[in-house]
Amino acid sequence: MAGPGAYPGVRDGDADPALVHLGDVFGERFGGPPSHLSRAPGRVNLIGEHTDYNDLPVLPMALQREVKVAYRGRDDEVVRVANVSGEFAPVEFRVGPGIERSAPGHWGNYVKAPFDELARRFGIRKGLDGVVTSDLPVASGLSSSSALVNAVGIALTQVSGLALGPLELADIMAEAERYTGTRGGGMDQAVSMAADSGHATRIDFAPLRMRSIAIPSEWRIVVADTGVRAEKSGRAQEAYNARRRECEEALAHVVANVGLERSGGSDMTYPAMLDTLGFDGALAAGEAALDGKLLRRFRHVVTEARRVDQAEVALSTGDAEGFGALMIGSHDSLRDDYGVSSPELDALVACAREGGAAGARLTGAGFGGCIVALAVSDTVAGVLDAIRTGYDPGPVAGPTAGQAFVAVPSRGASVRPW
Ligand code: NG1
Repeated sequence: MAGPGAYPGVRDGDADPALVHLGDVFGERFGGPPSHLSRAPGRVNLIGEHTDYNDLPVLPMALQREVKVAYRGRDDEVVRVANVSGEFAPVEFRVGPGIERSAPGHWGNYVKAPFDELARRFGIRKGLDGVVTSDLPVASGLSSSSALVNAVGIALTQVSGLALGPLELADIMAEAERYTGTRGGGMDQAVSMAADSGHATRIDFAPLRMRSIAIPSEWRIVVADTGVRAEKSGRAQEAYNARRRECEEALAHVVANVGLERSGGSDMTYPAMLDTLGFDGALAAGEAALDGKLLRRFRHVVTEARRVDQAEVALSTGDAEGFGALMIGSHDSLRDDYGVSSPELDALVACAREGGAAGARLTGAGFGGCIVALAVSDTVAGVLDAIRTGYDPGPVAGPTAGQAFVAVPSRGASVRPW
């Protein structure tokens, strides 16, 4: 067995202890050093929640926290992937289409997902040995799952010699992640794959388009954890998938009610409907065609899409107050119309605002997980302090409750020789 530090990264003076440990675990498990390191960041979504799967825009940024995979290709079809965290048991399987799923909620499904997808699309039959490490909290709305899918996905493209552009690969990874049972949109895979450092990204869908917008140097993006996990492979999955079905149903009613089918066809998308009716026209058409839950879902989606457009302008012009007000509107809509907030998320948002944040909202799917708050350089200390001292997590929150950090807008996924 190799001693500690026997397989460090090749860069001179690379003293990152997490990487040294990763190399050691790889050497102990598989013998010898890995050949490459892939990495993919998590993300925090600034605004545009539950819009991506309706083909409407989002405005996230990639985080400094990420998933890393140390790996080496194999000459056969076997895949063996371990995790430095004892919480996640190793997985082993053979590459090919139709890979048998692990139990629902098992992390191995996020490893299998890109192999299954790339095998089906490109006939890939090449395995690898890999070890995963991550400093992203799990099931917290920061896309640890998509970061894992992306980091494994780019490792597999590298060992297989597949040359795919970042947008194409992001689209494929979004499809791949549906292997896990969540009918997610494509925001997380896109921003994790192709973000620019220092920037947020406006993403539009069908087809996927990305535009980087610089984050003003005095803005501080604060992320804080409720401590309540929102396992999208578990209890939140059905609630998430139900929202998606409700949005489809609501759109179909609106389209039928205003007679758009005759011109646009019954499979009209949200963007096409908004192009035809405009935001106010769409809201009026929703009021006329819908009531109860479907009206609330529809209203959230349409108003949130409008907030993304407005937030993009506020970001580009450095209008922190305006951006913050839109975040508050987003949170209220997610709580009241979309039904995805929780007492803990509401409490944490309130703390951030009391601490002087320009705005705050739940981020990601909701049902627990994290909030995002906007502060500027001279208010950030007060916001962090209010979160750390003022948040009373309640009985269901775990050890990460009240943990907060300032997010650094980071670059998308990459791969390099070990
Ligand atoms: P998180 O918070 O990572 O579970 C999910 C979806 C996104 C998006 C948001 C809600 C996946 C992988 N992610 O994010 O596509 O729909 O919810 O805006 O399904």
